[in-house]
Amino acid sequence: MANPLYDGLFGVHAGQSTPFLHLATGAVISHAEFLAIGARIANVTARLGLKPGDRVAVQVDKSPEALALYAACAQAGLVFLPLNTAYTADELRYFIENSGAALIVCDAGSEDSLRQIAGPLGAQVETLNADGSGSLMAQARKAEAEFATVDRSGEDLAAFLYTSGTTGRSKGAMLTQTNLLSNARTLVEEWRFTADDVLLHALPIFHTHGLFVATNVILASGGSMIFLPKLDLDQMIARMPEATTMMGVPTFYTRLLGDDRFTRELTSHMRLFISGSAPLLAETHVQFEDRTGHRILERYGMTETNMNTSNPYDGERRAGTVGFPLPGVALKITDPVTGDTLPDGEVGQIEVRGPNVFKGYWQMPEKTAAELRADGFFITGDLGRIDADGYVHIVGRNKDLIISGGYNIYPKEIELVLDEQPGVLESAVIGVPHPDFGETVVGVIVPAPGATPDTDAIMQAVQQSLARFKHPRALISLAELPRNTMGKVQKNVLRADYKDMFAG
Ligand code: MLC
Ligand code: AMP
Repeated sequence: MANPLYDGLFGVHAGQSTPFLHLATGAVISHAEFLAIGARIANVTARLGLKPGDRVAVQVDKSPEALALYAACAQAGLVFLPLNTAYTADELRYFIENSGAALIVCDAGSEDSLRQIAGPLGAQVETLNADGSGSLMAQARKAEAEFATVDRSGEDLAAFLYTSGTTGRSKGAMLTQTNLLSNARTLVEEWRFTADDVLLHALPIFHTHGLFVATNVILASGGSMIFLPKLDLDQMIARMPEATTMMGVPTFYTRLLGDDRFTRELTSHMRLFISGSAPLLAETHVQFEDRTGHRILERYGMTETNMNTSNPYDGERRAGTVGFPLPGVALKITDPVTGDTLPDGEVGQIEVRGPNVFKGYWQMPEKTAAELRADGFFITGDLGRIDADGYVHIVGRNKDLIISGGYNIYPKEIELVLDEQPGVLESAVIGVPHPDFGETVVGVIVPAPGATPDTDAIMQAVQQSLARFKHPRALISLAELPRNTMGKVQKNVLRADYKDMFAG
């Protein structure tokens, strides 16, 4: 027995004094030092009584220790469950209850509210702050720097990532060791990563992009990362000369292009820029090439599947497309009603199958069955077509979803909050184009007869319940919602009416 994920990504670097993390402070953490931090934390989890398969819910700022907690979970056979730092206590309660997490690791600032949630559920709470302080590392520093890696199989769970749904309830996507490891290895090959690579890492580490794409690829290749807390243009531009590659959501690229210091000279030594998580406008692709001479490599993935397609490293990186299915990934376009495969060129729903595709939604067999076919194909909810040269184009979504700055937002979740507010009869939440975030959230409410809803009070209620990035950036009151003859709300009409609201 062995532990494929730990052995393949982490253990393989045992004893290596080569750099792994270059921090904003200028300090450098080697691979061996990083593994030692992970092993110390793994010893703490064992002392807390955690057993293989237990879930560890983590809502902490980005730091080397936060990343080492991921390594510790892999080594101890625990299921790593990272959570967006923007989530409110209301949102966290659901994730913690639903996952049955045995341990919650949070910032000291949210310890009290999380203890209130964790107490009745019997979960333990430890703290980890952005500077590495807190109860977790206080114990870890006293623990052994070695830990006997727990045996796991490739089919065992490595991580849960919660993704919202069109019904408003989030689903825990269960990712196995094989899902993560196979995808990391494929991407290393496809994107030609080696131990000489230095990745400029300014993404959050609680989602697929920053954690499983960026970090796992660097771990699998033996390279290193310039590990910045967040997108900060001054720091990114200052550190770019040390980097060979960068990954970002489209907002990273539009913000860099908005800065005059981002020049051809600054990037001339760079090997590769990769974009994903949201559509990169063809216009941004062209502007980027004009400014730097580099063609951004766009790829397409999801929480449930890791990466599915990529534009080629060698060969034409075609703007407005997400390239070809990755090796080992089967991709087909199907009729949303019959499920039959459509001929190339026709628009339909994108389905994918491969070692990257998750095991299902935690304790939601009906939802799993509705999206993951018995033959292994996962219905992504994205609409696309394959062109004559085999490039995949994403043309829309078959799911009611807004993507703002790379974060997924399900309108239903916001509508449920708006509908509950005094004086509101009903609501519809839409995404409209936004120059910085790609799309942003607009709420439309219909007052109950004779009522005049208090919009300030409504926004306060929204703030209480939902993470900041989900808040409507505008709230519009209409006498009624546009509906079709079947009585269904026509969000396309609303989107067309308000499409220029934030035009840059
Ligand atoms: C921050 N804010 C957002 C937001 N991010 N609002 C909407 N959408 C977002 N994405 C809020 C802040 O709280 C703040 O509110 C205001 O907007 C402006 O903040 P900012 O300082 O400009 O935000 P910033 O820290 O710069 O963050 C923007 C960002 C960040 C785009 C850099 O959101 C980011 O790093 N996004 C990456 C998301 C990601 O990793 N997605 C991958 C998912 S995995 P206020 O009130 O203070 O004004 C996936 C699979 C795949 O999708 O294929 O990869
Ligand atoms: P998430 O559930 O957060 O993992 O988001 C996955 C969704 O992001 C996909 O289903 C797509 O709708 C979208 N997405 C990811 N990459 C791209 C891309 N390159 N172009 C367009 N949409 C993308």
